[in-house]
Amino acid sequence: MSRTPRTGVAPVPEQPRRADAGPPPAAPLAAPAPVTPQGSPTVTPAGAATATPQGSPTVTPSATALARSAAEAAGRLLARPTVGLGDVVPAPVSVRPRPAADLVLPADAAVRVSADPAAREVAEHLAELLRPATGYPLPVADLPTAPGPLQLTLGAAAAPRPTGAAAGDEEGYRLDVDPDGVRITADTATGLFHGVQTLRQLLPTAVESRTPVAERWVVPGGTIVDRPRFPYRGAMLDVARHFFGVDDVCRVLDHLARYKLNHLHLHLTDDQGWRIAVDSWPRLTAVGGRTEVGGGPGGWYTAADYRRIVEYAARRHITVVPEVDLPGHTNAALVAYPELAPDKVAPPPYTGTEVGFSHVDPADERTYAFVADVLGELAAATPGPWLHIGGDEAYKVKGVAYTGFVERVQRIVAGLGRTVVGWHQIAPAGQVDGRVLQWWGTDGDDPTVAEAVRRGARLILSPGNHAYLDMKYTPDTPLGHDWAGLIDVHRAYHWDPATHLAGVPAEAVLGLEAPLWTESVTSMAEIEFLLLPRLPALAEVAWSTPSTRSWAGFRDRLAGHGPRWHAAGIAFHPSPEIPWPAAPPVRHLPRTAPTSRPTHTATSRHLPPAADAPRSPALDQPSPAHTPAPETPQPMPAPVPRANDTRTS
Ligand code: NGO
Repeated sequence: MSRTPRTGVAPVPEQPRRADAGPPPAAPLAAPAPVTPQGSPTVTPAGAATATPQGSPTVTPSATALARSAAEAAGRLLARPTVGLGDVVPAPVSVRPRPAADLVLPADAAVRVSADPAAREVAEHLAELLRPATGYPLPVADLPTAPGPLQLTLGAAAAPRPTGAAAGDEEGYRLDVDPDGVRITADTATGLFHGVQTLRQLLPTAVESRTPVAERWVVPGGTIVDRPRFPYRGAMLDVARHFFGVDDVCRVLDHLARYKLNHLHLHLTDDQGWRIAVDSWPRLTAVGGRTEVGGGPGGWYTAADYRRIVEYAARRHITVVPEVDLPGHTNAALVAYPELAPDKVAPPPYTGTEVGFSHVDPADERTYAFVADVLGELAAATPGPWLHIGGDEAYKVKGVAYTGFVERVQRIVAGLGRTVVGWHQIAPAGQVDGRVLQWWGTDGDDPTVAEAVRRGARLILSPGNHAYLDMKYTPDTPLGHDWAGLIDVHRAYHWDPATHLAGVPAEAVLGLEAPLWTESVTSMAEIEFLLLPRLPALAEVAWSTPSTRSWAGFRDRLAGHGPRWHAAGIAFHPSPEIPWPAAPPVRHLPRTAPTSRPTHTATSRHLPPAADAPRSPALDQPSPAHTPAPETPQPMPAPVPRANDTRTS
C-alpha cells in the first residue's frame, strides 16, 4: 500500500476572484524593474552598489526597499480587498462590512500597542507574521494618542460586549477596519492574539509567503465582534507511538493558533515509548524512550525541550496538557523498571500497534511512589492547570482494582494543585473536585459518563467518529485508521458538543479536542495531511455559535485557506468536499541571498516534505535558517474533481 498522501501537482491558473473583489493586481508589480523610474540607475536585486559593464553605477536596494517601492506604486492604483470581511475561520460572532472603508496598509506602518508586556508580545507576534511577506519594517511602539494603521488596545471599555456575552469574554476581541487603520481591542492579551489571527486571514493570501511579495496589502473595511463558544478548544498529538521533535510540535502549535484553538494535549507515554524525561526515574527515557512503532529510533523531550514547547505554546496563548497514560499503556515503563510490573519481570520492548495488554501493578506501593514522582515533576514543568492521567484500555486491571487505582492517582493530582483529566473510562471512579472526562466513544449514549457528570465531572468531547484526526477521510486514504468510521470534512464539521451525549447538560461540556494518534503517522507531512482541512472544521465547531455556522458557508470560507497553506508550505488533503480555488501566483521580490533548498529537520522518515513546500520547522518563528521559499512557487496540489455537495448543514 502506498503511504504517500495525495499531494499531486498540476499547473493552475490564477485564483478565481471574489465577485466583490477589486481589480487584479497590477502586472508591473510582478518584477522589480518597473519600480525603477526610467532614466535612474539600474536596479538589481543583489543588495549592494556595483558597476554595470557600461560603467554606470548600479543601485541594489534590499528586498525591503523593493517591497516598499512596489507597495507604494500599488497604493496609487485602486485597491480593493481580495478577501471579504466575513471570510474568517472559525466564523466570528458578528461581521459588519463597510465596503467603502477598506484599508491599504502603508509601508511605513508601525504596530501601536497598549503599554502591557503581554499585549506587547502579541504586537511583536503580529509584526513577525507580517514582515516576511510585506517586507515592511513594522516597528512596534507604545500606543500614542493619535491612531495608527495597526493598533492593539487592551481594556474592557475598548471591547463592548455583544448582548448575552458570557463564557469566552476573556478570549473575545473586536476588530475595526477603516481607511485610517485596523484597531483590535480586547479585555486580554489572549483576545488581542485571536484578533491578530483574524486580521491575518483578512489580508491577501500572499501574506503567508516567507519572502517579500509585491502585493497591495488591503484589509476589508468594517467591524468584527467575536468570542468563543467553548472555553476548551484543543487538539492532541500522540508523540508516543511515533516520536515528533520540538520543531514539529511547534509547527503543530502554529496550526492550532491560526484557528484559535487554545489547548495542545501531548500523549507522552504509551507501550511503544516514554517521551518525557523524569529526573527521579531516568531509565524511563534512557531505556523506555528508544523505541517506537515499526522499530524506529524513538526519542524523548529533555526538560529544556519540554520548556521550549510550553513557552512556544504560551506565546500563542495555548495551554499544554501533558498525559501520562496509566495504569495501562505502560509497556515502555515496565521495560525500563520491571519492579512496576505485576510479575516484576521486564517485558520485551513493544513496537506493534495492539492495545490493552500492559499495566503497572496497582497492588504495589512502589507504583504510587512512581506515579507521585512522575506527576510531581511534570506538574512542576507545566504552567497549565491540567494533568491527564490516561485511564483508557486497561483491560487487565478490573473492577475495584481499577477504580481504586484511579482514585489514588486523582488524589495525587489534586494534591499537586492540578485538575485531573482522564479518558472517559475513569468515569466509575469517585469524583474529585473539577475532574474532567475526555469522552472518545462513538454512539452518543453513555450512562456511566452521564452518571459521572451528575456527580460533578465535566466533559471534553472527542467523539471517535467526528473528532479523531487519525481516522481516514475515505476508504482509500493512504494512512490512518477506520475503527471509528471514516471522517470526511463534513463529518468533522457536522456535530454539536453541547448536545452530543445523551443525559449530559451543555453546562458540563468544556469543549472539544481533536486527537491525532500516530500509529500510522511518521512525518510532519503526514500530520498535516490528516490535520488539514479537518482541524479548522473542528475549530469552528468549538469556537462559533451554531447560528453563525453552516456547512455551505464553511466550505466557501475554508476554500481560500488552501492557497494560504500552499503559500506557507503546509501540506494538506485537497478534499473534494471543498471548492478550492487554484493557487494564486505569488510574485516574490528578489532575494538578497542565494536560495538553498531547505533542510527538513522534522522527523520525516517515509514521505518527502509536503509537495514542493518550503519546510520551516515552526511556521511563525522568524529565523533566517527557517525562512526558505522557492523563487517560483510550485503549483498547489490538484483539487480532486468534486461532486456537487448539496449538504446544507
Ligand atoms: C483509542 C486508544 C488509543 C489508540 C487510538 C487509535 C484511546 C483513548 N485509546 O483512543 O490507544 O491509539 O484509539 O485511534
